Amino acid sequence: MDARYKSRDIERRSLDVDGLKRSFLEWLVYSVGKDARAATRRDWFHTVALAVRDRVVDRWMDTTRSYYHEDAKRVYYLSLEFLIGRLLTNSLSNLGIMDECRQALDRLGLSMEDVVDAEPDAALGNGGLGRLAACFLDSMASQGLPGYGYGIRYEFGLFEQRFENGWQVEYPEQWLQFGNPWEFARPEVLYPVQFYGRVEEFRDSVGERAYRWVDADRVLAMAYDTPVVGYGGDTINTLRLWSARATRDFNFGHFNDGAYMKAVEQKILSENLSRVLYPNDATETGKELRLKQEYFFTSASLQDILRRYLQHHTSFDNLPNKAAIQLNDTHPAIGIAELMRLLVDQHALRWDNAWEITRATFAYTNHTLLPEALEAWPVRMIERVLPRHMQIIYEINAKFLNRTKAKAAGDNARLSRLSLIDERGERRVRMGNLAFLGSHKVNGVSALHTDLMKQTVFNDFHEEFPDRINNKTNGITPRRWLKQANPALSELITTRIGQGWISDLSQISALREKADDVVFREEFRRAKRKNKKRLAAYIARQTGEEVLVDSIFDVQVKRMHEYKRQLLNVLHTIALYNEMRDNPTVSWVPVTKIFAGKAAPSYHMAKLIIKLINDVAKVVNHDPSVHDNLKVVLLPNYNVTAAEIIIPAADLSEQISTAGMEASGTGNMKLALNGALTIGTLDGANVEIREHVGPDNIFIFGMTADEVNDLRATGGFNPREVIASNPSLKRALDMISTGAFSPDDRNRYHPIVQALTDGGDHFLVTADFADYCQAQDAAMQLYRDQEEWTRKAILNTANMGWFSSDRTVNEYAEEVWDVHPVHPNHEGEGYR
Ligand code: CJB
Repeated sequence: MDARYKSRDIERRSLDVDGLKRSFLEWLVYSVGKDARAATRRDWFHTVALAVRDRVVDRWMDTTRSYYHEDAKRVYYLSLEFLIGRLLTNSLSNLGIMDECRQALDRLGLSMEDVVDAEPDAALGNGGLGRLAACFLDSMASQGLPGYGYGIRYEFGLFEQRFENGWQVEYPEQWLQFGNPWEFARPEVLYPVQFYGRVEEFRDSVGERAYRWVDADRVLAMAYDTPVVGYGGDTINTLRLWSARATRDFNFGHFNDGAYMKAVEQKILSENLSRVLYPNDATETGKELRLKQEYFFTSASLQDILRRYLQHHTSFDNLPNKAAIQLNDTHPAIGIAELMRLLVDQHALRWDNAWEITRATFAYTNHTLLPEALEAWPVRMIERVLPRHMQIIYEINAKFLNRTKAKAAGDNARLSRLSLIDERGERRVRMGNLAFLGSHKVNGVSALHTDLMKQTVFNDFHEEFPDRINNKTNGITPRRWLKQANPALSELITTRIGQGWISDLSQISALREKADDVVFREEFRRAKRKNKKRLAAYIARQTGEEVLVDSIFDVQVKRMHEYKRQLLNVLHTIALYNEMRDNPTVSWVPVTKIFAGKAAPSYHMAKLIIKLINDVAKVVNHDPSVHDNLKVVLLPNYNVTAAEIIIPAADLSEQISTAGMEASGTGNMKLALNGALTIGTLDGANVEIREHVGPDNIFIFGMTADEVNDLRATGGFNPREVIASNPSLKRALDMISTGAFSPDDRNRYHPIVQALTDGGDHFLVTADFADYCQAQDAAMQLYRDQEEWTRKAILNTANMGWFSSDRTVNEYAEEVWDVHPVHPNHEGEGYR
């Protein structure tokens, strides 16, 4: 090899400060095309990202090659959402070259923060479900598990949220506008995906009935690969996202006829498939485009998985031993019918054999019990868009129903509940039932949620298949959510217990004994205070509001949803405001109520709650009679990047959903790990958080899931009575309903008041109000005793080790996927 190139190759991989600096300058000039004088922050971000990417590529190839050579069993995580956020800090930190990079930039007169801040936040997801997928990618790579993410490369991620006059307004999120230095386009990895058309029956070579899908429209799925850097940089996995390409870019006939729009119409329609992420969280959209998106990425992923499998195998019998496909919710559940189609129609397998292989390959995770979120596509729509799949679904259903015990017992009600087709009203395909039936394992995401799955949505299926449902309580990656987001605390922890916790979070339990160490408590508080100052500056930049760093930072950050009960928090805020105004001489513990979260654009109630929070903030923050003892802020555009600033600064973590409605929560874990005390209901993973941190170190209030269930079963309750018996609740609601916060439109909040009163208060806000206020009082009293508060905060951090997504992913690997770590060989020629 030419010596010049050889030395450049080595340079590309050098991890020391000088090497990094030289490589930055080289990338800036030769790839970004700027000199240092003209370069913008964005240019520097691209430069640094490209140079860091160089340090990843060899190891990435080693990893992929090792999987190939060992013919390792891979796990394929199919998800319509990956909420990965920024990647620069993550890559540098996992490669272990944060300090070197900082110094190299320093020598160039640049600040690391400025460069990092120029990276757009990759928001290819809505909330918890998408972020969980991203945490799992990190955990799989960090533990050497051969895991691939498969999803869609949305041109526009989740909308950007702005507040205009206090109302949420959505703007397109153009994260790819200036290019994405992390991804590698793979124009040669291209699969056809079909829609519409019809099914033709014919006789195969042995005279058996067979089917082919004809006259269909075609779209191409093109791959873009992003390396997923595991902690320590040994394993670099792949996130493969599909982008839609038209089979023909341009219709010359139409163009020559002067029909310019028509000439590109087909291209635009085809490529709309990967244009935008649906901004719905836990609500069904009912849109054909959404169904097509689901099929598009699922079909492309399965074709890719089979291609990879066939590199080593000629029969499909071994597929379940070489591929585990995890369905992240029902969004990719059509994959069950698609794999059947590929095996039966394209590879001529017998039905029963194909079904056995399919079921052994798939597993399904359920993320919610909310009825509106259980996907059910109209039969007519699937018949039109995916005619062959509809036939296959009918066939799966017929064979299953024929075999069930219900059939034998003549229990028709049970049979119709088990059916893949909901026959009530317009006939629909129940995707949850399809996912359940086509999987060998089905899991919930917290102990309570899994129990409720068994008792409710999948009760009949659970009786039919008692070994199929299992629990996998969610987790979070300690790399992003403690090490990277909270350098102040993570450095403190490392000085005391070493850095083993980063890859084995159970080791953080060594901090328990430090809770009684007065010096450690002081240092822990100092780290929190540093984070609070950082957040206060961010709040000032984003909202213009000045908040007291020494107030309780009471944080509720998550999607806006009635079941998450931001309203309960707002009502407490108003009650507290009234108490402070009524008792100006009392020495109050100052409180800063911090909210952030997006509402689905069509979810009017959630958007009204946003406006209410902003209206309440306006009144409270400008009322001199509360003397800065209370501030309310609603931060715009909550995303992973904002979460990384907010979460480390929180004192109190609001996890106040109606019991039985939050499947797990993961924000609850991030906040507790960062030393916030939880105020919460016994819902989702809060139940397990209480077990781990101890009941004395968490503020639990409100009805339990059983109580909620009983109350609803016996006809609900009368919120008017509850309100009448609680003067502070009544006063708060009266203020909302008479326009105290909306003098410009006194009826604005009528729908909210209506929902909480005559509407029956479905989410039991009024029912839990008194208990919630008591828990809030207890938190405020405790905060006066800073030593005691800090002791409990430390115990939270120390006891959250179990909630690492490394633990979750290992449970999946052992109990669902049967995949094992592979240690890539980095010894090859020229490799480090
Ligand atoms: N979840 O984020 C979503 N989107 C959905 O459509 C359904 C559920 C959330 O998934 C998280 C990850 O499992 C859970 O922690 C959370 O409780 C659930 O709402």
